Amino acid sequence: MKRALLSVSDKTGLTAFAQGLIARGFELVSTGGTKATLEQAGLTVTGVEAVTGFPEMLDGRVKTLHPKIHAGILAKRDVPAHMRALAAHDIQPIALVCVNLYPFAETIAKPETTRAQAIEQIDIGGPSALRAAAKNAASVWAVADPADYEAVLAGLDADDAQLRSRLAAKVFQITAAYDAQIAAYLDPEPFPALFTPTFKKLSKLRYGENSHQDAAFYAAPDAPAESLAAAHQLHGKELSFNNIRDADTALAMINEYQEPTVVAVKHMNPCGIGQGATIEAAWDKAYAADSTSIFGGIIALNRPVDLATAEKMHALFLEIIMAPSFDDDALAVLAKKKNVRLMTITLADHTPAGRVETVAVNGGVLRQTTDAKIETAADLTVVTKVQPTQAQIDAMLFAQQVVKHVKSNAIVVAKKGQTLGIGAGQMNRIGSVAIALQQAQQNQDFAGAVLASDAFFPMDDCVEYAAQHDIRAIIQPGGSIRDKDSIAMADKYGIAMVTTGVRHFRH
Ligand code: 93A
Repeated sequence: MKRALLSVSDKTGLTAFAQGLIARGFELVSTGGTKATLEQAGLTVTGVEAVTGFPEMLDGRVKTLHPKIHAGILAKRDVPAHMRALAAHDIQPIALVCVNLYPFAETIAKPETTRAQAIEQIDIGGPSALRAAAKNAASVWAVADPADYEAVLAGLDADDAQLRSRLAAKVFQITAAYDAQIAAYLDPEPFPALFTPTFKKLSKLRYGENSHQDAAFYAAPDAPAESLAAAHQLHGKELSFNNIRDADTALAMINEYQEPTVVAVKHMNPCGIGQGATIEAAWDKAYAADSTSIFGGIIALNRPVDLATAEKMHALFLEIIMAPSFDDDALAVLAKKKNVRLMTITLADHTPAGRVETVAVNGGVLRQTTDAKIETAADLTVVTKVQPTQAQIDAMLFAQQVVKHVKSNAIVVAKKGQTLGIGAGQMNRIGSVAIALQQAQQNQDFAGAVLASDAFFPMDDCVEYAAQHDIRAIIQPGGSIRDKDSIAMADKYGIAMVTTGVRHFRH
């Protein structure tokens, strides 16, 4: 009789799988809870202590950790000396190990869990048995995931060595991820000596940045509720690689606003942000901000989508619309387009501060705390003879909150509650100034607009250009050795300038 060791915390699908094993001539050996579940279902099970000759000890800390188990798993079936050693010690080979681990991640996710309780949930025997089986996958089945039970039963019938090999690899992925979670719990330092992230594949994407590139989307086990990984798609085509990155930018922005706001994103840059008394008014402003670039855009709204707003959005080609919810009639309108991706999102209840983000470079990653800084009036220093008006201060703070999400060199021209022109990603600052102002001057509401810069002005040319194009107030970090030239230029044109002391590069 072949022997299978079953020891699972997650009992999903266990009984049917065990019945399948019995039907294939297996004797079942199990630990306490697993054995009880199977016996309740009327199956015959040998207790692990009957095999080891030892009781489960130390409150269950030692159950399967015994040579009678591990030698039975690890013996090489084609090495006669191994098989003689088993016989000499009266050990029966174990042909299949089905284990899933103590739920460590679920346990620590509960706020009431104490450190002592968390440590009790560090599984030792389970990973050991799984790793032993995976090491010996030439002959032994290592089954770590209930989702694989059906495939394993079929694989047993076909003696599918390839499946055994794939399952072995999966065991090491699972145990590595498990250990990484324990390590992160024990050492929550954001920049540990060994950074061991674990990401679970959410979906295989149709292609990557371009159609000749392969891609998949992975989520962290602790992906925050306000992240795209936790968003829910209601309708439309599957998200693409570029959609995901653009939507990520839109979500990072929309999560910063309290009042009704609409953010439109293209190619990881905002192209229009509008705020208003209602979400429809906010949409009108976001649209009017740049009615050309929004075509094919990613839209994030921080209020439920109503019918009036939906009808306006429906009139355009948009890639994604994300909102906390959609009114039924609004959803019906938007869903008339087969492809548009409609997603519900959870908004952060405050600006998520102190998070760590990871960006990839060839051969490694960079990690940094996120740019959660949002300037307020108290952060501003007036450096010119002319003082800004209250309306200009409000507009500058609005533009300042946008500019940090724009690729450097970043320039935002805005009035309160609406962007009018955005210059992104230029390799010289004056280039971004020119693009932002060219865009802004097409807008009827341009009079009285202000300009924000993500970094200081290296010389006075940007200020001169802005002043000559009707900008009356500028917000910038300051800190250039030529600040005084820029300030003198502002004074020459009689415009107001404030500095923040904080740079907001986004490369
Ligand atoms: O405490 S342990 O690390 N010591 C062991 O020897 C051991 N063997 C299996 N935990 C151990 N297990 C785990 O027990 C398995 O990984 C599984 O998660 C759990 C199943 O216990 P029960 O069958 O009593 O519900």
